[in-house]
Amino acid sequence: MIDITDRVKNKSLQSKIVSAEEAATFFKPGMNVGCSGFTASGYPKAVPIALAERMKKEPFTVNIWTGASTGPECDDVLAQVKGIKGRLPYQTDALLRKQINDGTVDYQDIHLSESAQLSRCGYLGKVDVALVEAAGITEEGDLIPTTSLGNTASYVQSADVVIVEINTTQPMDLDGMHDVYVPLDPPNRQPIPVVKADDRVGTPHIPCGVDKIKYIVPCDIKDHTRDLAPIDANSHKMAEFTLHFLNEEIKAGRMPKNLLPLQSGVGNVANAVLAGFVESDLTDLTVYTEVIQDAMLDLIDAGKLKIASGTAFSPSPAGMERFYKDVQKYKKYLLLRPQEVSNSPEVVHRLGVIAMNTAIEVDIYGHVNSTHITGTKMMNGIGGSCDFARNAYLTIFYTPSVAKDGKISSVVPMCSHIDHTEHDVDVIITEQGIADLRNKAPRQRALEIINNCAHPDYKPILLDYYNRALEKTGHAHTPHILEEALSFHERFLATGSMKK
Ligand code: 0RQ
Repeated sequence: MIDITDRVKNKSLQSKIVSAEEAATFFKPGMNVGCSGFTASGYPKAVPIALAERMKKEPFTVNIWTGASTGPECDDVLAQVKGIKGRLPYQTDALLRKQINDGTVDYQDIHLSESAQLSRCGYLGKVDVALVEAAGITEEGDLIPTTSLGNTASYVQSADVVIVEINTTQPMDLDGMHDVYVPLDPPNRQPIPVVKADDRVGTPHIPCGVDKIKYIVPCDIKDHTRDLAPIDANSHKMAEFTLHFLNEEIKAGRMPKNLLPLQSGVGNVANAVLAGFVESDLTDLTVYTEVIQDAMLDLIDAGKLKIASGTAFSPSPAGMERFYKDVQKYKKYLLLRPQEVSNSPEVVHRLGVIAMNTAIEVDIYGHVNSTHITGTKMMNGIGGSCDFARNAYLTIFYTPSVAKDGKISSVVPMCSHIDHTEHDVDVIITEQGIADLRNKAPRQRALEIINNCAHPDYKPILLDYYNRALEKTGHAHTPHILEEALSFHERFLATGSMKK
């Protein structure tokens, strides 16, 4: 077994060090397991692998609650043995997605800012066990977090039993990069005192205490973060539109010269937009987001970033190596908080965040679908997109104008599922252009979106729909032909293309 005694500072806890297999014997059918982890960062690995091995011989299921998605050593290994019954609040694993969409897994797609509170207030049942990755355990029995905070502190607070994986691939230098603050619940909630992106309001470690810790398991498996795809032409264009738009906002006096704190989702477009900031003249940028990716390291190296606050540090494997080589330098600029704070509607609203997230489809009035394919099949989940979109100072959504080689228009008459309503969406950007929806009524928004954002192949049929809807409803506030509103999706399902 790997020696972790130097990372377990409290000597009385060292007798609790066991193998992953032994810790896996603790789990019982139907247990609610509150895991650390947010994206492929800071999630438990050795124990889920051992649990999956046990489930192969002795099939049973548990409910897995996390911060957001995890890496394959948690979600995928358990999905492989059909070991997950309930899952929340977000996920991105391909097999789990399949099981969510074939009735095997009951998935609850929950606002990331709200999931810890829902669990603490008892709406979800009890956290039977918190399964947490840590870099070390202090003399007091508190946990030194690793590359994410997510909902970990709240699950540890709620659970009677905590199993800790000490991950020796996570450097002890991470200590000090976290700010742990778990709000009180209503009616005793106080304002979260974050008024600037770099404010520290909590403690560096996760309060746990010696008594709750049942087992401590050594682990030497790295975070399974993903490589970033090279920036494609469409993403590059969307990044250019964004920078131009934000510079115009500065010129118009609607934003300070260093903008407002930036939030960006994950994926190709988000990466391209942030890479665009590295190339820009903008300086003294601040970031108040969930997931901190490679581009933040580039911004630090370019001397453009004051602070990036998030809940997970989730770069590519190369970005992780770069970070580990110089943790002391980078950690001055990076701050990880519980997702209840990183995504807090109160704080996002107070700071005036610029929210930049990706959509699956948008409709001609500016509603956004981030989650469902043709209205029924779950893709990933809303994640933190609603937390930010609803409360930001400026809310931008991105989507390429078409998907699946042009067979799908991402601009449709009516979204087949709506996660973000027209009331929350300020700007839509595709590779075709930018629709600024602010200060526009629905009929004006429709023309702005169709003319500026739709693909040329779909513009005529969208305009035709809109004009007929105007006529049919007598120029109603939001013109629709109800029996045709989902005709693009129906045509795709019937013919394999939304084209006529
Ligand atoms: O399919 O995987 O088969 O190629 O959807 O689309 O274009 O690769 O973009 O990886 O950025 O994902 C909205 C899903 C975009 C993501 C979504 C198909 C497309 C492709 C992926 P393939 P792309 P991305 C931060 C904030 C919600 C949560 C969120 C997401 C696949 O960004 O999950 O924002 N967002 N959280 O072909 C059918 C359409 C389609 C479509 C795209 N209209 N119809 N398929 N696709 N548009 C993260 C957290 O909160 C943790």
